[in-house]
Amino acid sequence: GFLENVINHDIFRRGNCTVSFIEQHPELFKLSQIRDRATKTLMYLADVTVNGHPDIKIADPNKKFRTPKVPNFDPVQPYPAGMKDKLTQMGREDFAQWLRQEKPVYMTDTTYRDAHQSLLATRVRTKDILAAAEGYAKANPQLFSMEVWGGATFDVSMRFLHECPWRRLQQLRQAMPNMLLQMLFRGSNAVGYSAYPENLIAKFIEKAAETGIDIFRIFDSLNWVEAMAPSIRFVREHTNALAQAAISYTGDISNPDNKKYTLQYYVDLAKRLEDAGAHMLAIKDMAGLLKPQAASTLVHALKDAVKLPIVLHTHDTASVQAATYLKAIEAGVNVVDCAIASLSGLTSQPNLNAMTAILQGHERYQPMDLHSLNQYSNYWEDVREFYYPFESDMKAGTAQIYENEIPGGQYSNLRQQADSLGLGDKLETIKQNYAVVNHLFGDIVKVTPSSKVVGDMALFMTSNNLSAEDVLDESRNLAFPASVQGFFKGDLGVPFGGFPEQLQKIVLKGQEPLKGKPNEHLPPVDFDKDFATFQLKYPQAEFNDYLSYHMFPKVFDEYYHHAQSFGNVEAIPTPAFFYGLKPGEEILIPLSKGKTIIVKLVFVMPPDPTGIRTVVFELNGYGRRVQIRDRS
Ligand code: BTN
Ligand code: 3PY
Ligand code: ZN
Repeated sequence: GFLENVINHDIFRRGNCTVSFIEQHPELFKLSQIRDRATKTLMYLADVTVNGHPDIKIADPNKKFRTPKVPNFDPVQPYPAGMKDKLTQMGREDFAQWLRQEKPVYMTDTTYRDAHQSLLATRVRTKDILAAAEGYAKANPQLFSMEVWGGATFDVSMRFLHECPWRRLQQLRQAMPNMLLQMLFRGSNAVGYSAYPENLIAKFIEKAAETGIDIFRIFDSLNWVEAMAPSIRFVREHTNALAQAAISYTGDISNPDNKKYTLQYYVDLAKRLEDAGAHMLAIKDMAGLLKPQAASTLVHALKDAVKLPIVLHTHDTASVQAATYLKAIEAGVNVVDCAIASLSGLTSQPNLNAMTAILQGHERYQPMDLHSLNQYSNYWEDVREFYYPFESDMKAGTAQIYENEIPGGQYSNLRQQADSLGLGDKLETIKQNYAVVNHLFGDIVKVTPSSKVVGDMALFMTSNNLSAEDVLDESRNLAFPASVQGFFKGDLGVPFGGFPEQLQKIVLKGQEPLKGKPNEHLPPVDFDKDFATFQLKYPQAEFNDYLSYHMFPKVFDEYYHHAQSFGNVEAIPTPAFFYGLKPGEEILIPLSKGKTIIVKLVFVMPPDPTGIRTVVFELNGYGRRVQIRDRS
């Protein structure tokens, strides 16, 4: 590549080239870098075309995609002032008070995080999000915030999409400078599934805010305030962002038989979170259990109990949660979480467009451009098709959710999990066992990661045909799943009301449970030393990558090596990324600003005797061959 660049360079060709020619023309290296990236991209496309994408189990060879149309926007038009500008202007304390007093109800848009986490197994790529982000920010400055990061998006983006989560956030920050960007943060578990040392939590929060987060929605999977308090404090002390503390809602406060998770339980939690320094309070109804009447009672009670603005988050798994929002709005809730129409409903959030429409004429209506929202919904409807292998086959809402209390994101993944364990025809039993396990565990809050523990146990019982009595029969000496052992050991903390003692004894088999907070026993990270060691192993990586590595060492390692072999794959259009190219198909790949390559697949040769196939492309009109092992 480099030599070719020299030979083809104008000056070189004119023959007036001196010994310092190469030194004076660093662009020669630049071109060879681009050429190198182009080659890696061809390797990726050749591999997916020959061997398929490892994440796609069943692809439909006849599937045709429409080209998603990004609604028109003016790239030179300045961004209209949005909530980000308001926060900067007022400062966070005044801003929170202003929001609490506001007459209109605001909306948080969850399309870029929870909606696709709950409908498409978190697989939506940065490219598809980013393409529509600038126009959306210009057309919808009335939105309260965009939920764009955290939850499962952090590890899934590296694990399955081979993307850098930090780069996604950085690019969204640039595309949406007027909007508040929000993330979901799992308290002591950060964006992971187990507790991390406190100084790592602090550093992560600091870097997330530096990269673009304005609102941290902080929760704990057992509603354990002590586990959330440090994160709230770190947001206050290390950033200018808002600490939005979330209460995870479970049970049903409108059922008088519910003696554990009562209205008083939630009111007490809210007060403790306010005392811990939260700027805002969220009701996180992860399973969509909050009924309309209950929402009215709860929102009224919380507004009386604390001075914070109140946000309501739900999942529409039962398909009636718009009614819950309406009741909450009438009770004075300040913000509700919705998703763009074509990525809303069922296990995702209620429909942003329809919610906007039904509020027109309501005294708390905040005017929105419904026509524009509908155009963006059309964009997402077409983009959604790219991800068809990740759809759950849920067709309608279910009222069974009130029995099994499975969170939306987990519910849509359960079928795939069951299939992968050979339990595909036992989905109903798994769901029933989920409720049995919850009862055995003493009726706990179920949200990542506690929901995963309950799910693992339900799968374990189902695959081994165990009843609740069997589980409680000590003489069976069962080999409980690792997550269940960790849970009873105290890895996630202590549930409200404590552990059921008998089962804890059986699971721990004589081991003593931990005392105190789950990360109390973890030694602090020595950043200087640890980062230096990390850089020796990953010379191209930066400090934020080190944070990714610390939370997901194996996932990061694979992500890093993928990038070494195939380059940055974010620029590849999604259909080609997942399904490769067909002979004659041509795509544009913007490798960097102003450097777009044109790739056409010409043909794929049959494998040679050693199993290698030659894949013939045209790259910017010139023939290029890539050799790839056929792993079939
Ligand atoms: C190759 O290696 O054959 C081509 C890769 C380089 C792409 C070139 S860089 C200059 C030109 N401008 C673009 O946007 N793409 C091509
Ligand atoms: C997550 O932690 O990813 C969640 O969405 C919990 O609801
Ligand atoms: Zn959610």
